[in-house]
Amino acid sequence: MPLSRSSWLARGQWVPLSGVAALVLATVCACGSAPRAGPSAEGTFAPSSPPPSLFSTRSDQADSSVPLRVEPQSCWDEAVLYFVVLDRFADGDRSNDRDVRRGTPGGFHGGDLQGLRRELDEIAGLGATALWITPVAQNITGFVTGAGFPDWAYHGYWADDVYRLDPRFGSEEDLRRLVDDAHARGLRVLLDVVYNHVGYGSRYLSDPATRAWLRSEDAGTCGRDDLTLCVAGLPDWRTEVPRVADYLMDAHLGLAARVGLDGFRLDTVKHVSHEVWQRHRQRVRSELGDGFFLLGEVWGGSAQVLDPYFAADELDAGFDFTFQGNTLAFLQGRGRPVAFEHYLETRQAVRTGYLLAHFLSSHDVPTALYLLDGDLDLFRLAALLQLTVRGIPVIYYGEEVGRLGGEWPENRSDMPWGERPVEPGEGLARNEALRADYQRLIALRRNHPALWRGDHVGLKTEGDLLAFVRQDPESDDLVVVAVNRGAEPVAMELDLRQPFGAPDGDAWPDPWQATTDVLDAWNRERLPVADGALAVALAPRSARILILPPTGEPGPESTIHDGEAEPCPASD
Ligand SMILES: [Ca+2]
Ligand SMILES: [Ca+2]
Repeated sequence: MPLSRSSWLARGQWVPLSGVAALVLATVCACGSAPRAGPSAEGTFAPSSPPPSLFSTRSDQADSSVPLRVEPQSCWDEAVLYFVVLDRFADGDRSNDRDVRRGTPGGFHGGDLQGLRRELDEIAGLGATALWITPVAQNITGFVTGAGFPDWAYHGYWADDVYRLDPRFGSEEDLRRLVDDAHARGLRVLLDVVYNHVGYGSRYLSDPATRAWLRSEDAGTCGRDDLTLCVAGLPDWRTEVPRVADYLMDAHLGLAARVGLDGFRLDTVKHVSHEVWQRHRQRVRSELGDGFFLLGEVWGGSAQVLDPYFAADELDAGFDFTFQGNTLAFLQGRGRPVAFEHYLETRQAVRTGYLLAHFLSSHDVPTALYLLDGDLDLFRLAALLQLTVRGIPVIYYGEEVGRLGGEWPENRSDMPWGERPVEPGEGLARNEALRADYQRLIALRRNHPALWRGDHVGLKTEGDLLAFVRQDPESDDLVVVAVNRGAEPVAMELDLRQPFGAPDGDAWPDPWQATTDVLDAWNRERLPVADGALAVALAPRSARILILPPTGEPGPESTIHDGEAEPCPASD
């Protein structure tokens, strides 16, 4: 556990510290999450907007005055979620820049709701379907020094008044306009809300009307179990008291209704009781409707860990904390591909109607590109795997343009904007080719039901090769994904006339058995099929995504299946 509150809290004058950068490896969790301290396919965009080309870049879009529009997700199974740390994304209002110290990793950097609203095309242009933004409640004004450097509440997880928006992020009207503009682009919006704790030294502790509502280190009332401890020394709401839970629910549900949010990202879920989450769900259903989405952060979440929350219908989805480590280990040659394949199969064991949301990077873990030592080839493969397996892929702002990030707090570095005059990340280099790869992967995923809702079936693991099938029985859509993580080329042969997936596998769908060639949609290459045999060669550290060639007009755009998004049942 971290230091006591008195050593954490040091409200007062800003004192520049030398050697701040040397302290970035400190592992204190600032949000209190854990005690450790395409091609834009035709049809994806509305006809009124210029569809970006196969390799559309930000500069293409910047020339257009017409907002980009994403074909809205038909259900959350189909979502591609883009996560923004608001303070680090885009500064749209210099007048609210309070406590801004851009050279300081723990300082505010000025990003706000207006800035994000202005840059929504960045997210729609990528092809994401939904947005998750860090909390916007009014936070404490001071900074803490427990990590050895001053750290402000720029992340939004240290509330001081849950009924007000933090002016450093903007007004409620700014949030409403952001949601409206996101909806106009086809994007859904999830707001991060915190039911477990408030910020260090929050006004709730000094207000006689509310101080008994919290457990705190000052009062010596912090408990020892998950529900009653003071996570990272943060004062803990007594949510077991109905009046306290209602106070918080009234605030968050009221805001959601007024501004038109589509759901919440719920912080620190395992530190609040199941009873509270069940009541929360009931109130959400009755006040915000059945479609209001609840994505919960249960630290260490996996299909198994999250199941109790799904069994009692407290959440619609939860974060899969296992994906990053398993995927990076596979790509770095740690463990055999068969072990990774087994892991991918276990990810399917999710209760029907509920979802895992998997990330490569987040604000609470080191970023993937950093963990891969900046190796872009491996990072591309990681992104390819993230966007071809089951679950809701969560893209952490900037990783799609090569933001390196690092350990905390460098994992929350500024969004790179290249030459565009957008603070705080103006002048930070962007890798547009990587972003184009993300666009293609997202478009592929959205156009293939097999990729977003299909079954996962292992195909081959041999040497450094991993190959699997994603198959959607309902639409008969099928996609083969093959990855060679090794430094040597590999080859495999698929017999399309034999069942796949031992021992009692399914037959390849008829069109696959009859085809004379298969399309590698990732490398835009046709592979011939001779007598039902498909020979697939993979260069070192490369991947292939195999689909049936389109039956329509030839050309690069038609590499993408142009099927209508089929409605899927709401989670029940
Ligand atoms: Ca600002
Ligand atoms: Ca608690």
